[in-house]
Amino acid sequence: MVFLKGVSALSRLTSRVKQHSSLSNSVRWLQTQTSSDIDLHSQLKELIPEQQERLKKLRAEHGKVQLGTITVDMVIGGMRGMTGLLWETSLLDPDEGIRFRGLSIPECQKLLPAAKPDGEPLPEGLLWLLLTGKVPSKVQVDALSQELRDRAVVPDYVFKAIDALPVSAHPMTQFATGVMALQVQSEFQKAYEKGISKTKYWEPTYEDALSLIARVPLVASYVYRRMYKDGKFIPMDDSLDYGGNFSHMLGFSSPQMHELMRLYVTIHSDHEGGNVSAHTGHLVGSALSDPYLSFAAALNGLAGPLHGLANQEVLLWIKSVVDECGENISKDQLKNYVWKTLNSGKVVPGFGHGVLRKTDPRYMCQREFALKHLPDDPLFKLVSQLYEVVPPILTELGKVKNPWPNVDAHSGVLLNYFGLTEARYYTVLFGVSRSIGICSQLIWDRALGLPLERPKSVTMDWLENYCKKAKAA
Ligand code: NMX
Ligand code: MLT
Repeated sequence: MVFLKGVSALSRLTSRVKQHSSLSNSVRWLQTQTSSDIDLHSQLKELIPEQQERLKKLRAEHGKVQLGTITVDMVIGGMRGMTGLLWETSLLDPDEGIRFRGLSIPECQKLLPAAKPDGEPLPEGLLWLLLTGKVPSKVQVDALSQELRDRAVVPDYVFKAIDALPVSAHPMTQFATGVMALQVQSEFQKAYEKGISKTKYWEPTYEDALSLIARVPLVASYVYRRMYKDGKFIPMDDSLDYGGNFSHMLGFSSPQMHELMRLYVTIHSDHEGGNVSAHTGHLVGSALSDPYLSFAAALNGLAGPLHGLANQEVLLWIKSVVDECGENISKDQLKNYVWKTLNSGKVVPGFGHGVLRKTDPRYMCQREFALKHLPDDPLFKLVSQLYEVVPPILTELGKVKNPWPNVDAHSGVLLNYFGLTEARYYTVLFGVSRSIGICSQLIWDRALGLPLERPKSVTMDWLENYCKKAKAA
């Protein structure tokens, strides 16, 4: 059924482009593109064979090339610094930060189509980029927006599954429950049960991935409205794009909040493959669990305070600073508060990173957004003060490898400013965004025929004996 919907969506999209052909900039575009170019699925179909060949050649020619040494520290220390995953959609440089298919965040802001002149990138454009490695035109992005709206249908039993939970349940629990209930519609599961050939796995994975991305904003906004707005739900607006619609369904209609949501969803979407949520999604997917099962698992990793839940922790922590010291806090008071947090055995949320060694560019672009839209907000000023105060203290601790702020240090004050004040909900927003990166890579995982993930584990006994033998040799 979903396949059929895709076909009818395609003909609608084609006619939309024909209608647009009277616009001068679209005419120029139409002269250089074939009609299949506005269909993401067709683009992927063209790209996949060449990428399969590329991987085959890489393996045949360089399969035995060593990428580094595995140390005991790495095995005990959460595999930090160990290269062990293939992840096509993005790559993280410790100093420079994330690049999506080779493009930095400022480059994405410049190159990806926006809803308005000089506006923030549309997340649909980022999805196109992650999947194809190509910067889409506005027409392509509009077509994808329409396709996602067409797919955004959530069965009633999903909402009923959420309703079975206490309204006080953590928003991430409610959200992940909703995603699990969406799994009932998995096209991959159906196709596998019918005996689909390996060579075609990517097709139903694509169907599930796109439908999942389209549907999670509805599930997420249902959770928000259920918890905080007396269950008064707001239907989707067919004239809005993905980020604008998500903001609208949550109940925020200001154009600035729509822009923030576009930026937010774009920058949180993907952070190479080793972070807990992406890695979990990839691992579970490697068992040929469908995208819904894989992404629900990823969400449970995102819900941990050292990972995605840190955005909730940051705003709660900032509010605790204000509660104790007021908004006009001096640098010394702030230093004392940071030390108090550290001395009580807690981390300073929003600072540090497993890979990054400089300020996260996702922090910087949110800071620029704040300087443009809310320069005088007291909580933004506090975040700016923390940028000065926290890194020297973490450096003084002597053990923190990266004292600089990460993405989560900034997002909460922006949302809070525009009225989304419920910090416990913040990780759900991160989750909606992360569906784009994880699902894009899942499509490529199946297209490239990546195998079951199954690294070797060892015991302390094994390590001790190995090291003794290595010393004696
Ligand atoms: N505050 C206090 N201590 C810290 C911090 C921090 N912000 N960051 C690292 N440390 C400690 C860390 O707990 C560890 O201590 P111990 O040896 O006593 O266990 C030590 O410094 C060395 O840790 P690192 O190697 O620097 O960091 P690691 O790669 O293990 O962990 C994080 C990375 C992100 C988990 C860690 O920096 C952290 O806990 N930060 C605060 C939570 C946070 O902001 N998480 C969000 C990350 C981004 N995201 O969205 O997922
Ligand atoms: C992420 O966006 O996933 C976080 O920054 C954590 C990470 O990359 O490890």
